Amino acid sequence: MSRRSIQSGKGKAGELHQTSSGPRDALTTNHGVRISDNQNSLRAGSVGPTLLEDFVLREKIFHFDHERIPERIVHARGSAAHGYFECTDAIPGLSRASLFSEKGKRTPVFTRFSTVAGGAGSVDTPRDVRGFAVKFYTDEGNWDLVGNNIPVFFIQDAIKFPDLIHSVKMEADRGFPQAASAHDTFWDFISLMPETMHTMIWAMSDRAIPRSYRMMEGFGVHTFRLVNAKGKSTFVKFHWKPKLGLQSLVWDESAKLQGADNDFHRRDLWEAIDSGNFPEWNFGIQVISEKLAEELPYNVLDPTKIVPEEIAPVRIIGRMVLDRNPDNHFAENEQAAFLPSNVVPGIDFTNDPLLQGRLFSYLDTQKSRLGTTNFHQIPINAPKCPFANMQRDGMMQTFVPKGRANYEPNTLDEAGEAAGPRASKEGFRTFESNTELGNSPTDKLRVRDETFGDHFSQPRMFWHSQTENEQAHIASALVFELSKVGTEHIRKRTLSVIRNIDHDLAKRVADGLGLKVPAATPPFREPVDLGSSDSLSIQKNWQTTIRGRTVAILFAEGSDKDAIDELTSSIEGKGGSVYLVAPKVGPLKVKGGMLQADGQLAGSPSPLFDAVAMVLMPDQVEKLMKDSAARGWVSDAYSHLKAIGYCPGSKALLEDCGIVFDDGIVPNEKWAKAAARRYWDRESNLRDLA
Ligand code: HDD
Repeated sequence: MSRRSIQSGKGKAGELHQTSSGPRDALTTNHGVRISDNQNSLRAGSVGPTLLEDFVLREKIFHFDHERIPERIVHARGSAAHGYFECTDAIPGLSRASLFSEKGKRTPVFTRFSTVAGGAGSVDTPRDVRGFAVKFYTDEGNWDLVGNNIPVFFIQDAIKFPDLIHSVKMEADRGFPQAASAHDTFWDFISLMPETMHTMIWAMSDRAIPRSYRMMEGFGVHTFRLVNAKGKSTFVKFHWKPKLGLQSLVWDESAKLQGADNDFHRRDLWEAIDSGNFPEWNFGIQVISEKLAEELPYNVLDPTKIVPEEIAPVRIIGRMVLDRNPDNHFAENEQAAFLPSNVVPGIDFTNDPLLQGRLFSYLDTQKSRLGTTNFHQIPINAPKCPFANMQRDGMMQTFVPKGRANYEPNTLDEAGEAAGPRASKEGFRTFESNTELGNSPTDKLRVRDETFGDHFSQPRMFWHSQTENEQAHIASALVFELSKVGTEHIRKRTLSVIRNIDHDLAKRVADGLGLKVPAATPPFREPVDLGSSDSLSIQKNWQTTIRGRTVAILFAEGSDKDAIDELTSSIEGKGGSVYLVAPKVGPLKVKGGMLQADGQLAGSPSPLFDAVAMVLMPDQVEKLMKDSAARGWVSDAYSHLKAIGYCPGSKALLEDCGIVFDDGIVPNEKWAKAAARRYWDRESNLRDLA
């Protein structure tokens, strides 16, 4: 029996980890009593009623009945992994945080990626922002960087968060749609809140349909501060840059993936780590000097704004490698509690009003989700450095604190120093100044500063930074979303707000909906021209590589094994993985031996792969021409802009499916090279990009 499949309490009293400390040969109850029969409950006679006395049955059912906890109110669906952060460029001049103190220093991490709107059992590929939360177990306490894959947020003040989330979640009366923003309440809210426009345009872009968690950027979103040993503070923004480059799906592909594999991203992350292809990100900071912060035409404490990388370049100071899958989804992923308020000496907050509200919300929600103020004692949340204080008792107190004194100061404590643990000079010190960027610490005002008032210049910059295809995707996404909005005045109002971003965008969306462009809603502040920034486009930052990607080869009985082997090794030689697809799983008799497919054709549609190829004989092609799964396989790969490799025999299938040959449709000999990218030029043959 696998060691992981049993839970055993062989540890010492008070020990945290409930994993087995040695092999166990039998099932036991939660209290350690060996069970003799796990198939039959205890009954009064062989066909009589079940007895209350059956503690084995009762304990098992009792535990099962309580196995679920409330899911996260947002980011309920997530996938996570363990790994490490390595400092590659020490920054003691900027921060005294120990994890940045020395080149080569490693800090363990636990990272959780998530969608936002859907429930825990929802799909992986809806159009949505993705969460990117990292828990650093530093030697000076836990630091949680709880970010997203989009560098800005919908709202400027935490007081609007419940409204935003209520609007995007399934509608209050009908309980649908699940995991989707394409509905009335979301667009009603969005169109009434012009500050949402910047994040809205990111969410309508391909950023919201990533190909893989391994191929998306992460951002801390807020401006934070780093504080050095002398107490000097510097504003920074945090960035994660994937080593595999950025890659997105196309919309139709992401929609089809929701049927083909609900767990597409979870499986992708798990399999990459399981096969030793550890996902990796560079970690960088944008240093924002006080002078720059003063000069920018917006406030750097406004979370709806970025600081373009052309103005403040990202300095890479570390890397993160995820190299271990969780042992248990519930114990680790589900019970992980990330708190933006978890900072360590050398990292501090700013007055960003969204961040300030988050500092309360996350701590609060853990009590409701995990049921106890002692959630920090759950192994995934516990710091890996020593910790000591006088917080005591409460539900699920699993540590066993020793000593007579549970107050401080005291002179009785026998653990640690003679007089018990004390506050230390090395401890976290809040940065004391509160007068930056014109703030007056004496005022108590329920206001939004005027410097937060430009809602359109940055969305306009984002729009102008996109390639033609990317602009078309944004316009189509808006048409799709608004076409699902049943209330006409919401559609029109959204158009009148979008007009302030760009007239052409508003016109394209209006045309797609069959509406006229309405007059623009008067903006609080007239937008200004901020130019463009290449770092905002995915396509401009795309890597032409097969590394980390999965491609499929379609074969059937009688196919040429040598040809399949050759294609496989050319892909694997470049760091990609190959998945063999056939009408039957097999083992199948092929020319040169027997071959087993990894997946059956109808169950392995082409949206699952980054590129496809076919090794088929003419008689098999005849059959496949009449098979809708085969036709869909080819047509979808074509319309999702993927490379398609063909052998002389399989060319007829492409022709029969109406495929127009272009640079991406190549004989198999050229496929490994062609498979390293998508064919954006093809898109104008397939869809109206106007
Ligand atoms: Fe949040 C979870 C990211 C604003 C309240 N948030 C949560 C998670 C991520 C983010 C990645 C999932 C963490 C995990 O994997 O367990 N949230 C963000 C970002 C924000 C943001 C990048 C803006 C910059 N969030 C935000 C605000 C509030 C919350 C303004 C409330 C005022 N967020 C929560 C929460 C959650 C959460 C309700 C749900 C589960 C949890 O915290 O632990 O408290």
